Amino acid sequence: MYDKYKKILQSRLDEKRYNHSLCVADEAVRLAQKIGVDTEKAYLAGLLHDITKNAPREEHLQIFSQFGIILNDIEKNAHKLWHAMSGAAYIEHILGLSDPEILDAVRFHTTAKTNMSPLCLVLYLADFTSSDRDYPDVDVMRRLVDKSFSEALIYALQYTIKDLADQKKAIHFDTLSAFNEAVSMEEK
Ligand code: DGI
Ligand code: FE
Ligand code: FE
Repeated sequence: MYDKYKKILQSRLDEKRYNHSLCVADEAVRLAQKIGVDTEKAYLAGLLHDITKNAPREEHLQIFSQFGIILNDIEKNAHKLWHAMSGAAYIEHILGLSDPEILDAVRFHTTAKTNMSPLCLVLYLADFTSSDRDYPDVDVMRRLVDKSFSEALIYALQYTIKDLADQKKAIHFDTLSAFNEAVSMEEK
């Protein structure tokens, strides 16, 4: 399935990143089934989410300028955030995919945000728990995601925020807002 997209991904990504994309697609389907999200959309979002991850700086900048994407100061300095923005634009304007839910899920797969759609949440979590992932705490994340998406979301955001703070890296407003929303829901 999706051979056309897989060929494009293979030409754009290194082997490890291509394999990661396949693993996230599978994990996104597994998570989608748990909460009744469209599994086709979940697979496609997972498959394509890192499509510009290996793009050179010039290509990201070219995409931003061509499609009118303006970066704020945090985004300008955090190159790791670029592929979520350029990826969503690439999928929309170059691949011609118009599904707003898929575009939105890819756009926010790195930072998360408030009011995430179920598909957006599925992709965000699948990126943490896919079978290729190997980071300290991946076992905790995998256990949590099978227990409760809201607990897994809090844990993932906690992990990311702590990690960024330890490295003295700026934390994006979307990441912070997602965390604040997630913990305030838990208080209720
Ligand atoms: O593309 P992946 O490696 O599969 O995963 P990803 O898209 O979640 O990217 C993870 C990277 O993004 C990781 O190095 C941390 C960085 N990141 C995530 N949220 C923020 C961030 N970097 C900054 N500066 N600020 C954030 O809020
Ligand atoms: Fe990514
Ligand atoms: Fe990823």
